[in-house]
Amino acid sequence: MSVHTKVVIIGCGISGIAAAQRLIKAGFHHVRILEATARSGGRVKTGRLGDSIVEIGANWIHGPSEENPVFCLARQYGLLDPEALTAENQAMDIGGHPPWVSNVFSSSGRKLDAVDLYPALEMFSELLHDCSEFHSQGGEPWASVGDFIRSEVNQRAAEKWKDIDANTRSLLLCVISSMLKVECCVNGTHSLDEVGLGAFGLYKTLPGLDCTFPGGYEGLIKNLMSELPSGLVTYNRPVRCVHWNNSEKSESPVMIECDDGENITADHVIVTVPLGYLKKHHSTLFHPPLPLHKLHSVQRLGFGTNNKIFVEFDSPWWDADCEVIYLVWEDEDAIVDQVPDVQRSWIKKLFGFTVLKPTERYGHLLCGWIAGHESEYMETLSEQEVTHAVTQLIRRFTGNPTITPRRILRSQWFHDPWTCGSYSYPGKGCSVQDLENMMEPLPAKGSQSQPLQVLFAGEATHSCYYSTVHGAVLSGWREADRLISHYSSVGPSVPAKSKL
Ligand code: 6YU
Repeated sequence: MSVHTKVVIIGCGISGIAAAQRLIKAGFHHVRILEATARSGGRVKTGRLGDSIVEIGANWIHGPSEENPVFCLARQYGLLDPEALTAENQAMDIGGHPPWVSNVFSSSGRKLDAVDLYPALEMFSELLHDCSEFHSQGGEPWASVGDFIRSEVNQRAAEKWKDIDANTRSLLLCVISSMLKVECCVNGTHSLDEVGLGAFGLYKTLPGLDCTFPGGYEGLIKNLMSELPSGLVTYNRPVRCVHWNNSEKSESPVMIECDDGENITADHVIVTVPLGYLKKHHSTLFHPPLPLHKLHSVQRLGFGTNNKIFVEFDSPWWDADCEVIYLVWEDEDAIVDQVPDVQRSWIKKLFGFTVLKPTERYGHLLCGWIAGHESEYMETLSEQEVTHAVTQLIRRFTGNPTITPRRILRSQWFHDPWTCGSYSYPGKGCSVQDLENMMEPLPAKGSQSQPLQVLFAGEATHSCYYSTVHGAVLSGWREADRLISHYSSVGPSVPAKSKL
C-alpha cells in the first residue's frame, strides 16, 4: 500500500514528528520532513541555566493520564519521576488548575496572608467556571472573557463583599487583576478582552496532576526521533511556498518551493507551521491562496505571546513550601490586565513566579511569567535591562533592597521568526467551526481536483486540546491517519515519477 506515495511534512515540531512516525509505521516509504531551523522540537525546547535544566517552551504534561499520548509516550520511554506514574496522580481531576501553595506580595512591600485573599480567588475561579459554560449554552452575553469578568466582578463584589471594608475590598479587586494576568499567560493572549467568551469552554482538560520531565521535555523529542529513519529530516530548509493544484505543470499535484530555490514535488504535504507563522505568511505560503473560509478562521483564532524569565538566587526569599509567588499591584482595583504605557511599565504585566521544585534539583530558581504586548516588548530589551527591571520589582515587593539575582534567562517566542508567538487561543467570535476549518485539507470537499493535497496539523488545529503538546501530537496522528485510510480505501497508488 502507498509505497510510492510521496509525503512531505513541513515543520519538525512534535506534530510533524508524530505524523511521520505514524506514516512510516503504516508502510509509507517516501516521507520527508523539511524544517526551517537547525533542530527538531519546535516549541518543545529545553535549555540550561547554570547547572539546571529549564524549559524555554512547553513545561508541563497537562493532564498526565491514560488518554494523554504525551504521558503514555513519556512513560514508555522512562522519562518521568515515579510520583507522576502513580494511580493517585493520574486520577487527580482538578480541571487544569493545580492547587498550588502560594506566597503573595504587594507593591507596597507587604507579604499578604493568602487566606485573607481567598474571597477574590474563589470569585475568580467561579467566574472562569462560568465562562466555560457559555460554550454549551449556545449564547454569549458578552463578546469576550474580559468583558464578562469585568461586568460580573463589579456586580458580585457589590453583593458578596458588602460587609468588607473599603480598603480590603480594593485589595481584593487588585488580586483579581493579578489573576487576569495569570489567565493571560494560561491562554497565551495579550488580554482576556481578546478571548472569545462563547468558545472559551472548547478547551478540555484531562485528569492527572500536571507533571514535568526531570531530564527536560526534549528527551521526548530525542526518543521519538531515534525511531525515525536517519536522513528523514532536512534541517535549515525553510519552505517558501506550497504550490497545490499543480498537476497541469507536473505529474505531482503539489510542488514545494524552498527558500534556497530547491523545488520538491509531492503527492501530499502536511503543513505543521505554527498559527503565528501562518497568520503572518499565509499570502505567500500558499499558491493558490487559502480559501476564504479557512483564511477567516486563521484570522479569527488568536495566537499570542507568553514568555518565561528564569531567575536564579543564592538563597530563597519565599517560604520552603511555596509553589507560586503572586505579585499584587495596589493601584489596580479597576480590573485590568494591560499596562497603560508598555515601555515604562511593562514589568507590571509579570504576574509572579512559579518555584522550580525540588530544590535539590534546581537550587533557588524561579520562573517568571509574562504575556502579551508587554512580553513582546520585554524581548527587545537587553538581558541587563530585564535583570534590572526584575531586581527592582522583587526588591519593591519584598521590601528587601538587597535581594540580587545570580543570573537570568528569558524566552523570546514572539521574535522567533518560525513561531511568531507562543500558542493559540479562541479569539472573539470564534467557534468550533474555526478549528474544523483549520484542520480541513485542501482542496476543500466537493472539488474535482486530486484530494488531500495539503493537510494541516499542529496544536492550533486540535478542536479541544489546542495550545498543548498532546493536542499537537494528536493532530499529527490525525492527519497521518487521514492519508492511511485514504490509501486503504483507494488501493495501491500510482508510482510517482521521481523518488524523494
Ligand atoms: C503543553 C505546556 N507551555 C509554554 C511556552 C510555549 C508553548 N506549550 P511547533 O511550533 O513545535 O513546530 C512547528 C515547526 O515548524 C517548528 O519547528 C518551526 O521551526 C517549523 N517551521 C515554521 N515555519 C516553517 C517553514 N516555513 N518551513 C519549514 N519549517 C517551518 N504545551 O502541553 N504544556 O506546559 C506548555 C508552553 C512558552 C511557547 C507552550 C505548552 C505549547 C506547546 O509547546 C505547543 O502546543 C506544541 O509544542 C506545538 O507543537 P507543533 O508541532 O504544533 O508546533 C481554559 C483554557 C485555556 C487554554 N489554554 C490552556 C492550556 C495552556 C497551555 N499551556 C501552556 C503552557 C505552557 C507553560
